[in-house]
Amino acid sequence: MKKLWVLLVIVVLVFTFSMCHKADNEAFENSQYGYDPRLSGGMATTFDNGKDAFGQGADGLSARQQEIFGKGDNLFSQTFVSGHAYIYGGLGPIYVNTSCGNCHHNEAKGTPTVGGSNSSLLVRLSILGEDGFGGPLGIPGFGTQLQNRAVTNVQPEGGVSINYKDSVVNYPDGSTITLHIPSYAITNPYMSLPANYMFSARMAPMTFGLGLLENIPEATILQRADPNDADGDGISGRANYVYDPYSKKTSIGRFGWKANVPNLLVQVASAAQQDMGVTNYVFPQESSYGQTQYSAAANDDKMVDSLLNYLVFYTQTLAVPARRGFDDSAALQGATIFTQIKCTSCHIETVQTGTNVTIAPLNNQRIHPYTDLLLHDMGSALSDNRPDYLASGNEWRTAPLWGIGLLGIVNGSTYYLHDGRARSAEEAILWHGGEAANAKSNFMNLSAQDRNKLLKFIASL
Ligand code: HEC
Ligand code: HEC
Ligand SMILES: [Ca+2]
Ligand SMILES: [Ca+2]
Ligand SMILES: [Ca+2]
Repeated sequence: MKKLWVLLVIVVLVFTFSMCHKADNEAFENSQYGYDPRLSGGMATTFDNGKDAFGQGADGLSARQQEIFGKGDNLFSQTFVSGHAYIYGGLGPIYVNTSCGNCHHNEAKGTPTVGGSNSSLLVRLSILGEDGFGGPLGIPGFGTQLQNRAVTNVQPEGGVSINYKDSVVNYPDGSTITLHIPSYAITNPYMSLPANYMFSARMAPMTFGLGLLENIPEATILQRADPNDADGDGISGRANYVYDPYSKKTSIGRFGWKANVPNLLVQVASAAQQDMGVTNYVFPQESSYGQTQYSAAANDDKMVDSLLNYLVFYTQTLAVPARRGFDDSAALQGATIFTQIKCTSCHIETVQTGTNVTIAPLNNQRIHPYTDLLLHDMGSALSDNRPDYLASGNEWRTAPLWGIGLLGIVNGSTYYLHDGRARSAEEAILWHGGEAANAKSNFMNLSAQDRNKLLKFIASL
Protein backbone atom coordinates (compact mmCIF):
# COMPACT_ATOMS: atom_id res chain seq x y z
CA MET A 1 0.00 0.00 0.00
CA LYS A 2 2.78 2.39 0.99
CA LYS A 3 4.59 1.58 -2.25
CA LEU A 4 1.50 2.40 -4.27
CA TRP A 5 1.24 5.82 -2.61
CA VAL A 6 4.86 6.63 -3.39
CA LEU A 7 4.26 5.61 -6.99
CA LEU A 8 1.16 7.78 -7.21
CA VAL A 9 3.02 10.79 -5.85
CA ILE A 10 5.81 10.26 -8.37
CA VAL A 11 3.36 9.98 -11.25
CA VAL A 12 1.58 13.17 -10.19
CA LEU A 13 4.89 15.02 -9.79
CA VAL A 14 6.18 13.93 -13.18
CA PHE A 15 2.87 14.85 -14.80
CA THR A 16 2.78 18.29 -13.17
CA PHE A 17 6.39 18.92 -14.10
CA SER A 18 5.87 17.97 -17.73
CA MET A 19 2.77 20.19 -17.88
CA CYS A 20 4.79 23.09 -16.51
CA HIS A 21 7.43 22.50 -19.11
CA LYS A 22 4.78 22.30 -21.80
CA ALA A 23 3.11 25.45 -20.50
CA ASP A 24 6.54 27.09 -20.61
CA ASN A 25 7.00 26.25 -24.26
CA GLU A 26 3.47 27.31 -25.07
CA ALA A 27 4.06 30.63 -23.36
CA PHE A 28 6.80 31.25 -25.88
CA GLU A 29 4.86 29.95 -28.83
CA ASN A 30 1.84 32.16 -28.07
CA SER A 31 3.91 35.12 -26.94
CA GLN A 32 3.68 38.79 -27.86
CA TYR A 33 6.49 38.11 -30.33
CA GLY A 34 4.38 35.91 -32.58
CA TYR A 35 7.27 33.46 -32.67
CA ASP A 36 9.51 31.69 -30.18
CA PRO A 37 12.14 34.36 -29.44
CA ARG A 38 14.52 31.83 -27.89
CA LEU A 39 15.26 30.25 -31.28
CA SER A 40 18.23 32.45 -32.26
CA GLY A 41 19.12 30.09 -35.11
CA GLY A 42 15.57 29.03 -36.02
CA MET A 43 15.50 25.27 -36.45
CA ALA A 44 19.29 25.29 -36.12
CA THR A 45 19.14 26.27 -32.43
CA THR A 46 20.55 24.26 -29.52
CA PHE A 47 19.33 24.45 -25.91
CA ASP A 48 22.74 23.32 -24.64
CA ASN A 49 24.04 26.24 -22.57
CA GLY A 50 27.11 24.61 -21.06
CA LYS A 51 30.73 24.25 -22.11
CA ASP A 52 29.76 22.47 -25.38
CA ALA A 53 27.09 25.00 -26.34
CA PHE A 54 28.93 26.04 -29.52
CA GLY A 55 29.71 22.49 -30.71
CA GLN A 56 26.21 21.09 -31.29
CA GLY A 57 24.83 20.07 -34.67
CA ALA A 58 21.59 21.52 -36.02
CA ASP A 59 18.42 19.45 -35.57
CA GLY A 60 16.88 18.11 -38.75
CA LEU A 61 20.02 16.77 -40.43
CA SER A 62 19.63 13.46 -42.25
CA ALA A 63 21.43 10.39 -40.89
CA ARG A 64 24.13 10.76 -43.55
CA GLN A 65 24.49 14.47 -42.76
CA GLN A 66 24.88 13.67 -39.07
CA GLU A 67 27.64 11.26 -39.96
CA ILE A 68 29.43 13.95 -42.00
CA PHE A 69 28.97 16.43 -39.14
CA GLY A 70 30.67 13.91 -36.82
CA LYS A 71 33.61 13.56 -39.19
CA GLY A 72 33.93 17.34 -39.44
CA ASP A 73 33.77 17.58 -35.67
CA ASN A 74 36.74 15.21 -35.31
CA LEU A 75 38.72 17.02 -37.97
CA PHE A 76 38.14 20.40 -36.35
CA SER A 77 39.98 19.37 -33.20
CA GLN A 78 42.51 17.13 -34.96
CA THR A 79 46.17 18.15 -34.68
CA PHE A 80 47.90 17.97 -38.07
CA VAL A 81 51.52 16.82 -38.39
CA SER A 82 54.20 17.68 -40.91
CA GLY A 83 55.13 15.56 -43.91
CA HIS A 84 53.24 12.42 -44.85
CA ALA A 85 50.79 10.82 -42.46
CA TYR A 86 47.92 8.39 -42.71
CA ILE A 87 45.25 11.14 -42.74
CA TYR A 88 46.33 14.28 -40.94
CA GLY A 89 49.63 15.15 -42.63
CA GLY A 90 50.70 18.22 -44.55
CA LEU A 91 51.20 20.73 -41.71
CA GLY A 92 53.53 23.55 -42.75
CA PRO A 93 56.30 24.04 -43.83
CA ILE A 94 55.21 27.37 -42.33
CA TYR A 95 52.00 27.78 -40.33
CA VAL A 96 50.29 29.61 -37.46
CA ASN A 97 48.74 26.77 -35.48
CA THR A 98 48.29 23.00 -35.76
CA SER A 99 44.51 22.53 -35.59
CA CYS A 100 41.33 24.54 -36.12
CA GLY A 101 40.40 23.98 -32.47
CA ASN A 102 43.72 25.32 -31.16
CA CYS A 103 42.63 28.75 -32.34
CA HIS A 104 38.84 28.36 -32.16
CA HIS A 105 38.74 26.80 -28.65
CA ASN A 106 35.52 24.76 -28.34
CA GLU A 107 34.35 26.27 -31.66
CA ALA A 108 34.68 29.74 -30.11
CA LYS A 109 37.50 32.22 -29.69
CA GLY A 110 40.45 31.62 -27.37
CA THR A 111 43.35 33.79 -26.31
CA PRO A 112 44.64 36.94 -28.03
CA THR A 113 48.26 35.84 -28.21
CA VAL A 114 50.53 34.80 -31.08
CA GLY A 115 52.88 31.83 -31.24
CA GLY A 116 51.70 29.48 -28.50
CA SER A 117 49.89 26.20 -29.09
CA ASN A 118 46.66 27.81 -27.81
CA SER A 119 47.14 31.20 -29.43
CA SER A 120 44.15 32.47 -31.42
CA LEU A 121 45.56 35.53 -33.17
CA LEU A 122 46.90 35.69 -36.68
CA VAL A 123 48.38 38.66 -38.52
CA ARG A 124 47.40 39.80 -42.01
CA LEU A 125 49.98 41.75 -44.03
CA SER A 126 50.12 43.87 -47.15
CA ILE A 127 51.76 46.77 -48.92
CA LEU A 128 50.10 49.69 -50.68
CA GLY A 129 48.22 48.69 -53.84
CA GLU A 130 45.92 45.85 -54.87
CA ASP A 131 46.37 42.37 -56.26
CA GLY A 132 44.83 41.52 -59.66
CA PHE A 133 41.37 41.08 -58.09
CA GLY A 134 41.04 44.18 -55.89
CA GLY A 135 42.36 42.37 -52.81
CA PRO A 136 45.29 43.27 -50.54
CA LEU A 137 48.73 43.16 -52.15
CA GLY A 138 51.02 40.76 -50.31
CA ILE A 139 54.47 41.73 -49.03
CA PRO A 140 57.14 40.18 -51.26
CA GLY A 141 58.51 37.16 -49.39
CA PHE A 142 55.65 37.22 -46.85
CA GLY A 143 52.36 37.27 -48.76
CA THR A 144 49.16 38.47 -47.07
CA GLN A 145 49.52 36.55 -43.80
CA LEU A 146 52.37 36.03 -41.36
CA GLN A 147 53.25 32.39 -40.63
CA ASN A 148 55.03 32.67 -37.29
CA ARG A 149 55.77 28.96 -36.83
CA ALA A 150 57.57 26.43 -39.03
CA VAL A 151 58.53 22.77 -39.24
CA THR A 152 62.08 21.64 -38.43
CA ASN A 153 64.79 23.24 -40.60
CA VAL A 154 62.47 25.93 -41.94
CA GLN A 155 62.42 29.49 -40.62
CA PRO A 156 59.13 31.07 -39.55
CA GLU A 157 58.43 34.34 -41.36
CA GLY A 158 58.75 36.20 -38.07
CA GLY A 159 57.26 36.59 -34.62
CA VAL A 160 54.88 39.12 -33.10
CA SER A 161 55.18 41.15 -29.93
CA ILE A 162 52.07 42.56 -28.27
CA ASN A 163 52.00 45.30 -25.66
CA TYR A 164 49.01 46.82 -23.92
CA LYS A 165 48.75 50.29 -22.47
CA ASP A 166 45.99 51.18 -20.02
CA SER A 167 43.57 53.97 -20.85
CA VAL A 168 40.94 55.12 -18.36
CA VAL A 169 37.48 56.07 -19.63
CA ASN A 170 35.23 58.23 -17.44
CA TYR A 171 31.47 57.90 -17.54
CA PRO A 172 29.41 61.10 -17.10
CA ASP A 173 28.13 59.64 -13.80
CA GLY A 174 31.69 59.44 -12.46
CA SER A 175 32.32 55.73 -12.76
CA THR A 176 35.42 54.66 -14.67
CA ILE A 177 36.63 51.70 -16.69
CA THR A 178 40.10 50.85 -18.00
CA LEU A 179 40.64 49.85 -21.63
CA HIS A 180 43.67 48.00 -23.02
CA ILE A 181 45.22 49.75 -26.03
CA PRO A 182 47.28 47.20 -27.98
CA SER A 183 50.42 47.82 -29.99
CA TYR A 184 51.96 45.19 -32.23
CA ALA A 185 55.33 44.70 -33.87
CA ILE A 186 56.83 41.98 -36.04
CA THR A 187 59.95 40.56 -34.48
CA ASN A 188 62.81 38.66 -36.16
CA PRO A 189 61.51 38.71 -39.75
CA TYR A 190 63.31 36.00 -41.78
CA MET A 191 64.11 38.65 -44.41
CA SER A 192 63.80 42.41 -44.30
CA LEU A 193 60.37 43.97 -44.36
CA PRO A 194 59.67 46.94 -46.67
CA ALA A 195 59.01 50.36 -45.19
CA ASN A 196 55.33 51.21 -44.62
CA TYR A 197 53.97 47.70 -44.75
CA MET A 198 50.47 47.23 -43.33
CA PHE A 199 49.41 44.94 -40.57
CA SER A 200 46.12 43.59 -39.10
CA ALA A 201 45.94 41.39 -35.99
CA ARG A 202 42.81 39.22 -35.98
CA MET A 203 41.32 37.00 -33.34
CA ALA A 204 39.57 33.70 -34.13
CA PRO A 205 35.80 34.34 -34.11
CA MET A 206 33.09 31.93 -32.91
CA THR A 207 32.20 29.42 -35.63
CA PHE A 208 28.54 28.42 -35.10
CA GLY A 209 25.48 29.54 -37.08
CA LEU A 210 27.59 30.32 -40.13
CA GLY A 211 25.59 28.19 -42.60
CA LEU A 212 22.61 30.40 -41.73
CA LEU A 213 24.61 33.58 -42.43
CA GLU A 214 25.83 32.03 -45.68
CA ASN A 215 22.21 31.39 -46.65
CA ILE A 216 20.97 34.98 -46.24
CA PRO A 217 20.06 36.22 -49.73
CA GLU A 218 22.44 38.88 -51.04
CA ALA A 219 19.42 41.12 -51.76
CA THR A 220 18.44 40.97 -48.06
CA ILE A 221 21.91 42.16 -47.01
CA LEU A 222 21.89 44.93 -49.62
CA GLN A 223 18.48 46.18 -48.46
CA ARG A 224 20.17 47.37 -45.26
CA ALA A 225 23.11 49.00 -47.03
CA ASP A 226 23.12 52.80 -47.20
CA PRO A 227 26.62 53.59 -48.50
CA ASN A 228 26.06 57.35 -48.77
CA ASP A 229 23.81 57.58 -45.72
CA ALA A 230 20.88 58.76 -47.84
CA ASP A 231 18.53 58.65 -44.84
CA GLY A 232 20.89 60.82 -42.78
CA ASP A 233 20.88 58.71 -39.60
CA GLY A 234 24.68 58.66 -39.42
CA ILE A 235 24.87 54.95 -40.30
CA SER A 236 26.23 54.05 -43.74
CA GLY A 237 26.73 50.29 -43.88
CA ARG A 238 28.11 48.91 -47.10
CA ALA A 239 28.79 45.49 -48.49
CA ASN A 240 32.27 44.18 -49.19
CA TYR A 241 32.87 42.47 -52.54
CA VAL A 242 35.69 39.97 -52.63
CA TYR A 243 37.28 37.51 -55.04
CA ASP A 244 36.39 33.84 -54.82
CA PRO A 245 39.44 31.94 -56.13
CA TYR A 246 37.40 28.74 -56.52
CA SER A 247 34.46 29.99 -58.62
CA LYS A 248 36.76 32.69 -60.07
CA LYS A 249 34.06 35.30 -59.51
CA THR A 250 33.70 38.37 -57.34
CA SER A 251 31.04 37.84 -54.65
CA ILE A 252 29.59 39.63 -51.65
CA GLY A 253 31.84 39.16 -48.58
CA ARG A 254 30.29 37.54 -45.50
CA PHE A 255 33.02 36.03 -43.30
CA GLY A 256 36.10 37.35 -41.53
CA TRP A 257 36.20 40.54 -39.44
CA LYS A 258 36.08 42.70 -42.58
CA ALA A 259 33.67 40.47 -44.53
CA ASN A 260 36.78 39.66 -46.54
CA VAL A 261 35.76 36.09 -47.44
CA PRO A 262 32.85 35.11 -49.73
CA ASN A 263 31.76 31.72 -48.37
CA LEU A 264 32.63 28.89 -46.00
CA LEU A 265 34.38 26.77 -48.61
CA VAL A 266 36.92 29.52 -49.29
CA GLN A 267 37.10 30.40 -45.57
CA VAL A 268 37.86 26.87 -44.40
CA ALA A 269 40.16 26.08 -47.32
CA SER A 270 42.21 29.23 -46.73
CA ALA A 271 42.34 28.50 -42.99
CA ALA A 272 43.78 25.07 -43.79
CA GLN A 273 46.34 26.47 -46.20
CA GLN A 274 47.29 29.81 -44.59
CA ASP A 275 46.78 29.04 -40.89
CA MET A 276 48.02 25.43 -40.92
CA GLY A 277 50.00 25.01 -44.15
CA VAL A 278 47.64 22.24 -45.29
CA THR A 279 47.06 22.55 -49.05
CA ASN A 280 43.77 21.46 -50.60
CA TYR A 281 41.73 21.55 -53.82
CA VAL A 282 40.84 25.24 -53.41
CA PHE A 283 44.39 26.33 -52.49
CA PRO A 284 46.75 23.70 -53.94
CA GLN A 285 49.94 25.73 -53.38
CA GLU A 286 51.78 26.07 -50.07
CA SER A 287 51.56 29.57 -48.56
CA SER A 288 55.35 29.74 -48.90
CA TYR A 289 55.25 29.08 -52.65
CA GLY A 290 57.72 31.37 -54.42
CA GLN A 291 59.65 32.30 -51.26
CA THR A 292 63.41 31.85 -51.04
CA GLN A 293 63.17 28.93 -48.65
CA TYR A 294 60.34 27.20 -50.53
CA SER A 295 61.30 23.83 -51.96
CA ALA A 296 59.00 21.93 -54.32
CA ALA A 297 60.74 18.72 -53.28
CA ALA A 298 59.47 19.20 -49.74
CA ASN A 299 55.87 19.39 -50.96
CA ASP A 300 53.88 17.34 -48.47
CA ASP A 301 50.37 15.90 -48.20
CA LYS A 302 47.41 17.81 -49.55
CA MET A 303 44.16 17.47 -47.59
CA VAL A 304 41.92 14.80 -49.13
CA ASP A 305 39.01 16.53 -50.94
CA SER A 306 36.26 14.84 -48.92
CA LEU A 307 37.88 15.90 -45.63
CA LEU A 308 37.80 19.55 -46.65
CA ASN A 309 34.13 19.13 -47.56
CA TYR A 310 33.37 17.56 -44.16
CA LEU A 311 34.98 20.50 -42.40
CA VAL A 312 32.98 22.96 -44.49
CA PHE A 313 29.78 21.06 -43.73
CA TYR A 314 30.65 21.13 -40.04
CA THR A 315 31.01 24.92 -39.98
CA GLN A 316 27.74 25.22 -41.93
CA THR A 317 25.69 23.14 -39.52
CA LEU A 318 26.90 24.09 -36.02
CA ALA A 319 23.74 25.21 -34.19
CA VAL A 320 23.24 28.57 -32.47
CA PRO A 321 22.66 28.61 -28.69
CA ALA A 322 19.13 29.58 -27.66
CA ARG A 323 18.60 32.99 -26.08
CA ARG A 324 18.12 32.84 -22.31
CA GLY A 325 17.01 35.25 -19.60
CA PHE A 326 13.31 35.52 -20.47
CA ASP A 327 12.56 35.21 -16.74
CA ASP A 328 14.90 38.11 -15.92
CA SER A 329 13.11 41.45 -16.12
CA ALA A 330 16.40 43.40 -16.07
CA ALA A 331 17.65 41.50 -19.15
CA LEU A 332 14.31 42.10 -20.91
CA GLN A 333 14.46 45.83 -20.13
CA GLY A 334 18.03 45.73 -21.43
CA ALA A 335 16.67 44.49 -24.77
CA THR A 336 14.47 47.59 -25.01
CA ILE A 337 17.40 49.85 -24.12
CA PHE A 338 19.53 48.11 -26.80
CA THR A 339 16.95 49.24 -29.37
CA GLN A 340 16.39 52.70 -27.84
CA ILE A 341 20.07 53.67 -27.86
CA LYS A 342 20.37 52.49 -31.48
CA CYS A 343 22.64 49.47 -31.16
CA THR A 344 20.16 47.89 -33.60
CA SER A 345 21.25 50.26 -36.38
CA CYS A 346 23.96 47.66 -37.09
CA HIS A 347 23.32 44.73 -34.76
CA ILE A 348 19.93 43.98 -36.35
CA GLU A 349 17.93 41.41 -34.48
CA THR A 350 15.99 39.44 -37.07
CA VAL A 351 16.84 38.20 -40.54
CA GLN A 352 15.21 35.57 -42.76
CA THR A 353 17.40 32.99 -44.51
CA GLY A 354 16.81 31.90 -48.11
CA THR A 355 16.14 28.57 -49.75
CA ASN A 356 19.40 27.90 -51.54
CA VAL A 357 20.93 24.95 -49.77
CA THR A 358 20.29 21.24 -49.45
CA ILE A 359 20.59 21.43 -45.67
CA ALA A 360 16.97 21.55 -44.41
CA PRO A 361 17.46 23.33 -41.05
CA LEU A 362 19.22 26.26 -42.77
CA ASN A 363 16.36 27.07 -45.14
CA ASN A 364 13.68 29.72 -44.56
CA GLN A 365 14.65 30.32 -40.97
CA ARG A 366 13.86 33.40 -38.89
CA ILE A 367 17.19 33.98 -37.15
CA HIS A 368 18.50 36.51 -34.62
CA PRO A 369 22.19 37.02 -35.40
CA TYR A 370 22.39 40.71 -34.38
CA THR A 371 24.39 41.60 -37.45
CA ASP A 372 23.67 43.19 -40.83
CA LEU A 373 26.89 41.63 -42.25
CA LEU A 374 27.79 45.11 -43.52
CA LEU A 375 30.95 47.16 -43.09
CA HIS A 376 30.84 50.19 -40.81
CA ASP A 377 33.38 52.89 -40.08
CA MET A 378 34.17 52.25 -36.41
CA GLY A 379 36.51 55.20 -35.96
CA SER A 380 40.27 55.59 -35.81
CA ALA A 381 40.79 53.89 -32.43
CA LEU A 382 39.68 50.56 -33.90
CA SER A 383 41.34 51.11 -37.30
CA ASP A 384 43.98 48.67 -38.51
CA ASN A 385 44.88 51.08 -41.33
CA ARG A 386 44.87 48.16 -43.76
CA PRO A 387 42.32 48.03 -46.61
CA ASP A 388 40.84 44.59 -47.35
CA TYR A 389 39.03 44.63 -50.73
CA LEU A 390 36.44 47.46 -50.34
CA ALA A 391 36.84 47.67 -46.56
CA SER A 392 38.95 50.63 -45.42
CA GLY A 393 41.20 50.50 -42.36
CA ASN A 394 38.40 51.95 -40.23
CA GLU A 395 35.72 49.57 -41.48
CA TRP A 396 34.68 46.31 -39.82
CA ARG A 397 31.81 43.90 -40.36
CA THR A 398 29.15 44.19 -37.63
CA ALA A 399 30.05 41.34 -35.28
CA PRO A 400 27.19 38.88 -34.70
CA LEU A 401 26.15 38.93 -31.02
CA TRP A 402 24.24 35.64 -30.84
CA GLY A 403 25.70 33.21 -28.31
CA ILE A 404 28.04 35.88 -26.98
CA GLY A 405 26.73 35.59 -23.40
CA LEU A 406 28.01 32.01 -23.23
CA LEU A 407 31.56 32.86 -24.30
CA GLY A 408 32.88 32.85 -20.72
CA ILE A 409 31.36 29.44 -20.03
CA VAL A 410 32.63 27.92 -23.27
CA ASN A 411 36.10 29.49 -23.31
CA GLY A 412 36.71 30.24 -19.65
CA SER A 413 37.71 33.72 -20.82
CA THR A 414 36.04 36.60 -22.64
CA TYR A 415 37.83 38.54 -25.36
CA TYR A 416 35.98 40.73 -27.82
CA LEU A 417 36.58 42.75 -30.99
CA HIS A 418 38.70 41.85 -34.00
CA ASP A 419 41.93 41.47 -32.05
CA GLY A 420 40.56 40.48 -28.64
CA ARG A 421 41.57 43.78 -27.05
CA ALA A 422 38.31 44.09 -25.06
CA ARG A 423 38.04 41.88 -21.98
CA SER A 424 34.32 42.41 -21.45
CA ALA A 425 31.28 43.39 -23.50
CA GLU A 426 31.35 46.75 -21.71
CA GLU A 427 34.92 47.42 -22.88
CA ALA A 428 33.90 46.37 -26.41
CA ILE A 429 31.10 48.95 -26.42
CA LEU A 430 33.46 51.71 -25.24
CA TRP A 431 35.78 51.01 -28.17
CA HIS A 432 32.92 51.78 -30.61
CA GLY A 433 33.46 55.01 -32.55
CA GLY A 434 32.83 56.41 -36.05
CA GLU A 435 29.30 55.53 -37.15
CA ALA A 436 28.76 53.92 -33.73
CA ALA A 437 29.93 56.99 -31.75
CA ASN A 438 26.33 58.08 -31.07
CA ALA A 439 25.25 54.67 -29.82
CA LYS A 440 28.30 54.60 -27.57
CA SER A 441 27.63 58.02 -26.08
CA ASN A 442 23.97 57.01 -25.56
CA PHE A 443 25.31 54.03 -23.61
CA MET A 444 27.70 56.18 -21.58
CA ASN A 445 24.89 58.55 -20.68
CA LEU A 446 22.67 55.80 -19.29
CA SER A 447 22.40 55.40 -15.52
CA ALA A 448 24.67 52.71 -14.09
CA GLN A 449 21.52 50.65 -13.50
CA ASP A 450 20.44 50.86 -17.14
CA ARG A 451 23.96 50.09 -18.37
CA ASN A 452 23.80 46.94 -16.27
CA LYS A 453 20.45 46.01 -17.77
CA LEU A 454 21.89 46.35 -21.24
CA LEU A 455 24.86 44.18 -20.28
CA LYS A 456 22.47 41.61 -18.81
CA PHE A 457 20.64 41.51 -22.11
CA ILE A 458 23.93 40.91 -23.97
CA ALA A 459 24.73 38.15 -21.48
CA SER A 460 21.38 36.53 -22.31
CA LEU A 461 22.20 36.23 -26.03
C1 HEC B 1 45.84 30.62 -36.25
C2 HEC B 1 44.52 30.52 -35.70
C3 HEC B 1 43.46 29.91 -36.59
C4 HEC B 1 43.41 28.63 -37.09
C5 HEC B 1 44.46 27.52 -37.00
C6 HEC B 1 42.14 28.52 -37.75
N1 HEC B 1 41.45 29.70 -37.66
FE1 HEC B 1 39.59 30.06 -38.37
N2 HEC B 1 39.84 32.04 -38.03
C7 HEC B 1 40.92 32.60 -37.37
C8 HEC B 1 40.84 34.04 -37.50
C9 HEC B 1 41.83 35.03 -36.92
C10 HEC B 1 39.69 34.32 -38.27
C11 HEC B 1 39.22 35.71 -38.75
C12 HEC B 1 40.03 35.99 -40.02
C13 HEC B 1 39.82 37.35 -40.65
O1 HEC B 1 39.13 38.19 -40.14
O2 HEC B 1 40.38 37.56 -41.71
C14 HEC B 1 39.07 33.03 -38.57
C15 HEC B 1 37.87 32.88 -39.25
C16 HEC B 1 37.23 31.66 -39.42
C17 HEC B 1 35.88 31.50 -39.91
C18 HEC B 1 34.91 32.61 -40.25
C19 HEC B 1 34.10 33.00 -39.05
C20 HEC B 1 33.29 34.26 -39.24
O3 HEC B 1 32.37 34.52 -38.44
O4 HEC B 1 33.55 35.05 -40.14
C21 HEC B 1 35.65 30.15 -39.98
C22 HEC B 1 34.39 29.45 -40.43
C23 HEC B 1 36.86 29.48 -39.55
N3 HEC B 1 37.79 30.43 -39.21
C24 HEC B 1 37.04 28.11 -39.52
C25 HEC B 1 38.29 27.50 -39.33
C26 HEC B 1 38.57 26.11 -39.62
C27 HEC B 1 37.57 25.08 -40.13
C28 HEC B 1 39.89 25.91 -39.34
C29 HEC B 1 40.73 24.65 -39.52
C30 HEC B 1 40.87 24.20 -40.90
C31 HEC B 1 40.41 27.18 -38.84
N4 HEC B 1 39.41 28.11 -38.87
C32 HEC B 1 41.71 27.37 -38.40
C33 HEC B 1 41.91 31.91 -36.72
C34 HEC B 1 42.23 30.58 -36.98
C1 HEC C 1 27.74 51.48 -36.63
C2 HEC C 1 27.45 50.08 -36.37
C3 HEC C 1 27.40 49.61 -34.94
C4 HEC C 1 26.65 50.10 -33.90
C5 HEC C 1 25.67 51.28 -33.92
C6 HEC C 1 26.97 49.29 -32.75
N1 HEC C 1 27.89 48.34 -33.10
FE1 HEC C 1 28.62 46.90 -31.87
N2 HEC C 1 29.93 46.33 -33.33
C7 HEC C 1 29.98 46.86 -34.60
C8 HEC C 1 31.14 46.35 -35.29
C9 HEC C 1 31.55 46.69 -36.71
C10 HEC C 1 31.81 45.51 -34.38
C11 HEC C 1 33.16 44.81 -34.59
C12 HEC C 1 34.26 45.83 -34.36
C13 HEC C 1 35.67 45.26 -34.23
O1 HEC C 1 35.83 44.06 -34.05
O2 HEC C 1 36.64 46.03 -34.31
C14 HEC C 1 31.00 45.49 -33.17
C15 HEC C 1 31.30 44.75 -32.02
C16 HEC C 1 30.49 44.68 -30.90
C17 HEC C 1 30.70 43.80 -29.78
C18 HEC C 1 31.82 42.76 -29.65
C19 HEC C 1 31.46 41.48 -30.37
C20 HEC C 1 32.59 40.48 -30.48
O3 HEC C 1 32.33 39.30 -30.74
O4 HEC C 1 33.76 40.85 -30.35
C21 HEC C 1 29.71 44.06 -28.86
C22 HEC C 1 29.51 43.38 -27.53
C23 HEC C 1 28.89 45.11 -29.42
N3 HEC C 1 29.38 45.45 -30.66
C24 HEC C 1 27.81 45.68 -28.78
C25 HEC C 1 27.18 46.85 -29.21
C26 HEC C 1 26.23 47.62 -28.42
C27 HEC C 1 25.75 47.25 -27.03
C28 HEC C 1 25.88 48.69 -29.16
C29 HEC C 1 25.01 49.85 -28.75
C30 HEC C 1 25.55 50.66 -27.66
C31 HEC C 1 26.58 48.59 -30.44
N4 HEC C 1 27.36 47.48 -30.42
C32 HEC C 1 26.44 49.49 -31.49
C33 HEC C 1 29.08 47.75 -35.15
C34 HEC C 1 28.18 48.50 -34.42
CA1 LIG D 1 51.73 21.64 -46.31
CA1 LIG E 1 53.09 34.36 -45.32
CA1 LIG F 1 21.84 55.59 -42.97
